[in-house]
Amino acid sequence: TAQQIVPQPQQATISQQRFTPAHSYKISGLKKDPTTLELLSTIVPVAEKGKSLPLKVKKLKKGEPQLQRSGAYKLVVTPEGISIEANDDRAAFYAVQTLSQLVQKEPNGSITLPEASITDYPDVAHRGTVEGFYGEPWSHQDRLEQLRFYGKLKLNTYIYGPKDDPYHSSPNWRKPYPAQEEQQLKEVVQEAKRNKVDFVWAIHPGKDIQWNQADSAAIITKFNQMYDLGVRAFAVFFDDISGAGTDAKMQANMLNFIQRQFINQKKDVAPLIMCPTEYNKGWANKEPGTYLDILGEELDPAIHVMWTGNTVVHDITKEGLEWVNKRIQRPAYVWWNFPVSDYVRNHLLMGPSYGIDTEAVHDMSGFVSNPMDKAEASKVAIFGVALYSWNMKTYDPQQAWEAANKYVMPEAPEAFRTFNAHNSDPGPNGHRYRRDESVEIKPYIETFLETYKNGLHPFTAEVNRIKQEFASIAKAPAEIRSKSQNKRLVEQLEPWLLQFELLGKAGTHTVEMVDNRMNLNPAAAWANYLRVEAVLDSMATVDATLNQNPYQPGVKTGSLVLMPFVEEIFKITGNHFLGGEESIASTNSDAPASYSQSQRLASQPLLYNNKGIAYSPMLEVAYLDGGEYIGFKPSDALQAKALYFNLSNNNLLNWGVFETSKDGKVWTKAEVTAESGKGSINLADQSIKYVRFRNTSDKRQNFYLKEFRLEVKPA
Ligand code: LOG
Repeated sequence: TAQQIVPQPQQATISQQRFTPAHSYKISGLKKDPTTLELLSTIVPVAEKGKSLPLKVKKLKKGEPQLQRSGAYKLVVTPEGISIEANDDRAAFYAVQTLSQLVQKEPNGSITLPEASITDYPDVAHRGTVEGFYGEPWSHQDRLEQLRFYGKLKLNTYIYGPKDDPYHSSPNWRKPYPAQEEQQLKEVVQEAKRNKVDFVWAIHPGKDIQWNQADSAAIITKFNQMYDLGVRAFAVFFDDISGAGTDAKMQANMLNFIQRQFINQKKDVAPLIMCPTEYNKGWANKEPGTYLDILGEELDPAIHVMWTGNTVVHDITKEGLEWVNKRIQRPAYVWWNFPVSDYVRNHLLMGPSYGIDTEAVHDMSGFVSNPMDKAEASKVAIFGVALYSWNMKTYDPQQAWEAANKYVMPEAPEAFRTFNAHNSDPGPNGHRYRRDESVEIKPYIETFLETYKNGLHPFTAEVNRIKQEFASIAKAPAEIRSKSQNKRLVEQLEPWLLQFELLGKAGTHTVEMVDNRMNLNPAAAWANYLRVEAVLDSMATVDATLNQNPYQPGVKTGSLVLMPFVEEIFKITGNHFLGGEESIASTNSDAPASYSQSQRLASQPLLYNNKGIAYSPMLEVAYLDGGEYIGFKPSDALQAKALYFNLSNNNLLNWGVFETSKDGKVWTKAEVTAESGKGSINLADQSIKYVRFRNTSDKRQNFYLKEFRLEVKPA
């Protein structure tokens, strides 16, 4: 049926009965597009001479406006032949992609087809991804594979803008790529063309741009170099910068200049895309006549303006888009920050793509997802984005997710589904963005826990359901490893697979422990207790040894529902067996707390480890308003030893001071030297209880919060 074709066609009649074509097909009308021709000949048998059925590709007759979009096609399949009407090359390619989903290969090598009549076109003109995250960019092979994946799902846009490519951003955006990178980008551009994907090359010049002739010329020179590599679509990003680069008038001038001197000059280049500095409502100046209004007024109407929603990481709502569209005077080009995980690097975001408004079709000019640095793992979410942006009205996040699990891991869909169901929430984070996790098991978990806390034996229904779930969890990783043909995907998941298997074991022992204890079998329950303890130890080891990035090190799984369940039952049972004082102390109970007064930094999580406490480093620009401060107040059990900071700002000590205090009332300035905002303070005086950094000016001051860490020792 039509639902089985992804993304779902706009109009389709597909017969239940299938027929075997009487002859091979004679293809006409695809001479000018060898890629699609070649693809087609892998889908249906092709005959050069002899008896044949016609497979005709021709230009789509002008019809309703939707059919004039790039990618619009009609496909008619009957026993007498196949006809494709296509608006452009991309449309013919899409018709063939749809056809490939209608074809079934029989064991004897023949094919069957249903009679079908399909009229199809995209809802959103530009659909795909923006490789726009911080951290290690995708590998060359990852990119090639993504483009093939996009082609199959009718995604037509890949914006290249990895923050940590120095030739995309500072310091090297003015320089040409080295030969090897050039060669690889060329190959990526070729693969994009084969899959009818617009490869959009983005530049991120705002950190050190000079608003002068030389830098305008530098951008155009770089764009010309990229043009020579085959690039035909361009973007300029001004996100996550501070200082002179943030000026709306200057940005608009420069972009209009690029529009006139480059885009309009080349006849074969797609419309320019820009990412504003105020790219979400939370950061936007709401005063009339400010940043977004200036862009709206002054930017050439042909230029697209990107937008992440009401905050950096947020659901995309119709109202939210209406708000910004009025200001920028054009429909926003949505940059959806999902499933990007650069701000929660110890988590995977494998859940459904939900929270994207199905009523917003007229409020956006494009929709791209910013994915995880793990390209293969990101396919689950991107699959949802493909279905949403092609046919919004029929989009159902849950259904799309179910289909994605099968599509991305056809060899072990159930195991993959189990894994993804419990690896979707990013955990507490500075963007306050949370996702559902462990949805189906959650009511059972809650009832079980409630019953046990009341000293009662959880009901068989809960016990069995939870046992079953943990058994599936314990089995899933081995099944994924042994069955999946996608080695790259398995490699990207591996630390989490390891952790997930342990979670399955910990959970299994946990439920058995409760069962045994309530069945008045304390010896067995105690044995279970020791097993849970051993598995939790192993999990702590995995967390402390794998994925040790400096941002959010470690490996978290099932962290919203299942881990808290295991940990809480372990604690309650430990209290029962061991008595209060010997119970396992929560790791953070003695940890120092943050001590800050700042809007921007209030929700920034803290990282604890055996060396101390640290603010989770921030990717975007941080600031303190006049008088605001950030700092620490260790608990009485701990003694502050030293403060390490890297607040990346050249004038840090001109506008701010480091201070210490014994009581939080009287503050003493700490003598300190800093280089580019980096330094440390030794805290020799044992009576110091508070440390902070304060903005002593009366203005907002910007910096990058790269490190802010307090070393402690037991008091
Ligand atoms: C960056 C982006 C990053 C994302 C999530 C935009 C426009 N810019 O806070 O590079 O991957 O958030 O951390 C951003 O979203 N800054």
